[in-house]
Amino acid sequence: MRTFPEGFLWGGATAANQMEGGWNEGGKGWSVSDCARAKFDVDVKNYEKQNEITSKDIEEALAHPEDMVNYPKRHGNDFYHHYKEDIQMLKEMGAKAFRFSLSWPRILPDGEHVNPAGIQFYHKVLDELEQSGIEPIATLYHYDLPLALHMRYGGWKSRKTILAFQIFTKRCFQEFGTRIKKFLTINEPDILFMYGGHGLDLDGTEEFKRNKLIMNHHFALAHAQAVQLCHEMIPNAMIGPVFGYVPVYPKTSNPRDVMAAKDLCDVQNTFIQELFLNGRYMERIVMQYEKDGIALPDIREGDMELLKNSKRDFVALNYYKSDTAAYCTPDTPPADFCRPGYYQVCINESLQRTAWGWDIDPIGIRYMLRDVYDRYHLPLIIAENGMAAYEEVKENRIDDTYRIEYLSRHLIQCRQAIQEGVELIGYCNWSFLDLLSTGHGFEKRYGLVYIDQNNESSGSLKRIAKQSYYWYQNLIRCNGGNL
Ligand code: BGP
Repeated sequence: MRTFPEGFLWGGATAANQMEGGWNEGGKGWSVSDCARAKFDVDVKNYEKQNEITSKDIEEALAHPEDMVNYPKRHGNDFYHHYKEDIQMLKEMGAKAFRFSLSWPRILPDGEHVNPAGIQFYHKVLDELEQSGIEPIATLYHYDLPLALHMRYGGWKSRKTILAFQIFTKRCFQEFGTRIKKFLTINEPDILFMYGGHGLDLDGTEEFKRNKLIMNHHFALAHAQAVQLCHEMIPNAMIGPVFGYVPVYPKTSNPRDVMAAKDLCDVQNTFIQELFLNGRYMERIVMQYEKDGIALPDIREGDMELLKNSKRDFVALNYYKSDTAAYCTPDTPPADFCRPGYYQVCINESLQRTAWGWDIDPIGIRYMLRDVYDRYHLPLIIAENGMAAYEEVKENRIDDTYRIEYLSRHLIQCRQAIQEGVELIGYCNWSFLDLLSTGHGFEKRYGLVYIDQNNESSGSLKRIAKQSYYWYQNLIRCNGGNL
């Protein structure tokens, strides 16, 4: 029976802006994430507001450089000072891979000029990984745009930011190309396209929505250039995009609901995948947006050729949940997760949810793997998968049996996908360590390792392995044979 192949990359995932801290140390420049205010007053389902960073937020953030409480991403979980200890725990767990991101403002504080101390920091991280026999998987863009590029060019709205990203990626390939053999380009362009945030909405959510096709076009070009450059500079490395795939099911077998599910799936998943992987705009969706008054991307000579010709080596996928959609009439009032006349996201009665309302759907991960593999026929890596919970330490233990159950049920489905012919080469749990969630502070914990820290960025920062850490350690030891 086919199972996880030999050399399967069992790993843990993280991202610099949610983890590193050391935000103003070692010559690092400001990142848009350093201006992300904690918003505990915002509804958990309102992704747009949770992650919105406007010009006003930036002004306020710049005026309060000492404030770690309202700007928790400045502190992260302090990996910057704990990386040795953290990588030691990763090694003891038996991890084969570690996904982390290279922070652009740490390497190029103003977006374009190099900071040797930033480069040095990642060399030290790579030294630890190398000594531990752990393969690095590095994301080039995980939400931390240098603030300077915002100020100078308006961020991803401008093509100048693509050029700046090229300078950054070139530098990364030059510096780390002999040490890192797997790169991920842009984290979740599809989720960014759907919900914005993370500094894409400097002038507010509505303005972002009007310009989202333009920004997305720039992300796609930045991705394609990075792929080309990587192949030219490091021929033995692999590079690919990371999608945040959310399968969509119809609420009933009524063809109107089936079509509603397809409409949402196309816009949320397929539209961006087709652009990044096949260099093609789905005309129907562009026409829809045009009808809605959304600005069309400025496609210049050579853009589509670049997108078509950049040959990515694998596809990385983040999976947390599925969505369910039903048809809604044209007179339904417009709302989040609803396009009147097309679809409306609704409750899936057959699934349970996390405390943050995310549907727990292990079969969805197999659905995703098969769908992406069948359409693009490329090796796949799960770059994120995990479960958040409120947790506390009791007698020096964290009994996260729910997480063990969540992870094993998802991994059983991954194994089945392999048996069904999918080429899955790795699985990185999100997250190896407790870190800041994108919009819900520290209390939304995903880690296999607990970190003593709260929403106000206070705590001893002590690391404690949860029960899921030991469970994962066993699993890696027998290459998933105990599932
Ligand atoms: C993905 C992001 C991660 C991570 C995760 C969980 O979309 O790539 O950065 O945070 O989602 O989301 P959240 O932190 O909002 O719970």
